[in-house]
Amino acid sequence: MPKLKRRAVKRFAKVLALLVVIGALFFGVRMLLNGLNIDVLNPQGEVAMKERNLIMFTLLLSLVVVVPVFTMLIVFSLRYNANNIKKARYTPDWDGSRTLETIWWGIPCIIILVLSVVTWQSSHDLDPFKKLDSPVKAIDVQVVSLQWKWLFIYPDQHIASVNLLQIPENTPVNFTLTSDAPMNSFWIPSLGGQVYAMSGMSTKLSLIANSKGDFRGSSSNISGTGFADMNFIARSSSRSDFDDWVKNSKKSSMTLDDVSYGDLVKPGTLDNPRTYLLADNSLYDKIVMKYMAPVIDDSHDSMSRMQMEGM
Ligand SMILES: [Cu+2]
Repeated sequence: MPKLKRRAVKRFAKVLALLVVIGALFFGVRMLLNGLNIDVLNPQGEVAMKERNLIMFTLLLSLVVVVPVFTMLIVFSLRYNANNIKKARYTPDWDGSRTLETIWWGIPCIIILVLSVVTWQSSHDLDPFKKLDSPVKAIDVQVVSLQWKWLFIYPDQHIASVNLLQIPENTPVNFTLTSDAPMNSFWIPSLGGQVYAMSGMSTKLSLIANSKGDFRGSSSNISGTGFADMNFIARSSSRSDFDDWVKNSKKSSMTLDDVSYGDLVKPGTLDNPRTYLLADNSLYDKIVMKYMAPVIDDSHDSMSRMQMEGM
């Protein structure tokens, strides 16, 4: 076989191998995404939808740089390798090109500019403290992370539940969050969010579910032995199902008072969700205040200042 033809065959084999690798990677990633069925990419509420769009937009924008760079990496290594002297032009005196400089400084600058505007806008738009716009009246839920359970207090309905968050669909939910345990992170991937729950502090988060269903809720902050089981069900149902659930919970044989809360707060996991009648509407505030007692002892002055600043 003549030398030239042999080289052409070799190059064809190289390109073919490359295409096979790219194809395998593409299908591998697709299968992985389908198999995992990632909640974040499959939003069930307005907030999660906005977050998903932001992730996808940022991803596509970064591909504007990533795809050409990796294409050039492959093309240059094939074209300018030592065995390919004939094709590659030798230009030892070349030391600059205004066009190329404009491209590789200009495009990243534009991307950073676009990203900063988008990030600024979405940071304000998706501010967890911001209440959602909706003609439907929001419901309030107070969330307390325990070791290793999630307690949900419904102050207006006078009920509480553990490891089950029942909400009506298409209704904004205003959460206030704290912890009576180590720091945890409240996260319902299908609905958005991920906000820290910390003892002695109260944070806020507004979410909405725009469809019915059971969604996975979890703590995304490792907090000890029972952390792996510290999951809850976020159940979005029709308004009438929600009202029925509230009615049934009020008939619960269990009442959440100081004694039963004392049991609940002990480290341990629960096999099944529970519902309680709420005895004390100020329970949430008491839990927050538990960690906010002023330190009067002078020797701990710096400590009390730190606590004040943390408020
Ligand atoms: Cu904090």
